[in-house]
Amino acid sequence: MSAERWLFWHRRDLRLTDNLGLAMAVAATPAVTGVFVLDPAILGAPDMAPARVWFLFESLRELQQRWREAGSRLLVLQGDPELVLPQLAEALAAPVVAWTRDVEPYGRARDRRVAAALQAAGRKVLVDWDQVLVAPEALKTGGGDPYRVYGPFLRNWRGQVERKSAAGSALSGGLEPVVAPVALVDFDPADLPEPRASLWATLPLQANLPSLEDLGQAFEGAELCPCRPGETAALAQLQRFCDGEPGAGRGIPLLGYEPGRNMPGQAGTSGLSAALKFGTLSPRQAWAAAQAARELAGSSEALESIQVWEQELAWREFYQQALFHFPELAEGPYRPQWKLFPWDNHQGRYEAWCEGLTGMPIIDAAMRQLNESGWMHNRCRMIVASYLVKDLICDWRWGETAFMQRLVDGDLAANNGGWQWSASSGMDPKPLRIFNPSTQASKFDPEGAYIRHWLPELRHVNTKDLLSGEIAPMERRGYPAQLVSHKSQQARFKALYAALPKPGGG
Ligand code: FAD
Ligand code: FO1
Repeated sequence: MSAERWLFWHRRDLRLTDNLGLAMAVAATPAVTGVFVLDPAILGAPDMAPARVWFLFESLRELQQRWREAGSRLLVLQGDPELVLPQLAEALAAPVVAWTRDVEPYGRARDRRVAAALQAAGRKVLVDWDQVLVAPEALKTGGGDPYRVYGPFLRNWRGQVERKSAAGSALSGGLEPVVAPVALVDFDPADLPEPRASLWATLPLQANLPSLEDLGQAFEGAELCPCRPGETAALAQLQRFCDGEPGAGRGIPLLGYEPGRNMPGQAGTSGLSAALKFGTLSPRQAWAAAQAARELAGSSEALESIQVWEQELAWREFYQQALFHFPELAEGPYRPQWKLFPWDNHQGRYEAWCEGLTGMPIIDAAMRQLNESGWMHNRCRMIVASYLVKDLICDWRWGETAFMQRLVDGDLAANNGGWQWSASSGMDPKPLRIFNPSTQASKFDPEGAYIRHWLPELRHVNTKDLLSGEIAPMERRGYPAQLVSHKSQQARFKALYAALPKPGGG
């Protein structure tokens, strides 16, 4: 008798190696079929970015190949998962559909509907966490509340990660990555008995992925984007970051992460954000590579660098658990008084910000990096976010959407967290955070290398003027004058903020 066939539903875990949900399915049966559902509700959303669709489709192409090599197949179907998955499970007579959980409100509601539809048809679902090292429900304060502040979250998270590190394989609750399956069993559609064969024929199968042009999502920045799609590229990128490039004669980027991570003109960060967002890399693989690099660290500075990178992985999980516990974060400011803020919302200034035409070089360089490559350095994300909100006095939600429409790693939890942090509307206890763009540029791009790279029209301008943005009209050669003065806008912003009603009245 042939083994019973299970389905594994991929969403943002586009890999075979160290895929916990898949490994759990394979532990039960070698006859596993993979499925990804192209969901029009997600792909057609107004904040979809061509860069993300590109990354997703390229990763799916490789994943299909990996499934074939492992002996089975990945089906790519199109439609509402609530309808498509029960139909597929019926056609393959699969008693169980497995997947891993997500924190996003849309995904959670979708998963509840899919699970109910499958269960109504007598099938079982197998779900667990996989996109974080520590499950959001396991992260609570001593009083049993979710964390609102990063510091205490980090202490709890690190303690749990260290305990899990000692617990062996991910399959038994530890952090050791699981190997990819190798001997899966496929099926032949021609062997499906009636009525399953007829059901199969009705499935909205996607033999070839539609072209990005057909989807209206052509992405021209693929060559410039530092995030490379697919599981193989993610692992290679992780290795280069944590192990160095063999023969390249350069150091190991991770060991110089502090202070390299703050310099946008250097490749000092991993560029793994899209891989972690789409799960072409697991956080366990990232964690394991960081632990292995400890052996290579010959100084306390290098060890400190590794720790700082681990803390960035913790920020990722902080924002994921925040969105899980406070889904209302996705709807607007966490601090209610910000709902009353009298934003200028000047359309022309907002558009100039989007296009990289504000006349402030560090801002424009960063926005051009985003527009041309689908990615922006973290330091610059903070600078441009502060500028949009505190200098242009524009609602941070406009910036949140503009980022989602462009970022290859656009992730609701991290992006919303980053914007609420920058706007001072979030859970972070610091009330007002205002960056002076010129001071930031002087500190983090002191030679102006990053600015000159993304704003070639300003290459001739001397570094001092490039950093301050005080460029003489003769020198501008078509580059715009500054839209606003940081000094006066900062004063205006502070006055508007001071006039807001304070929490608890007064
Ligand atoms: P590294 O420095 O190598 O860090 C390793 C990983 O840690 C990253 O790949 C990422 O998964 C995680 N990480 C690092 N910093 C943060 C952070 N502050 N918050 C959450 N996770 C972090 N990150 C996204 O992944 N998607 C987003 O949509 C996103 N939007 C942002 C918006 C704003 C306004 C700000 C200030 C930050 C945003 N970030 C976002 C966080 C951060 O900028 C990126 O994760 C980082 O630049 C990715 O580059 P890297 O992979 O080289 O990071
Ligand atoms: N998940 C899907 O299941 N189907 C999709 O078509 C899909 C497209 C997609 C595009 C961009 C992006 O950033 C993510 C995408 N995802 C898709 C993953 C998505 O984040 C998860 O499904 C979430 O659970 C949705 O809340």
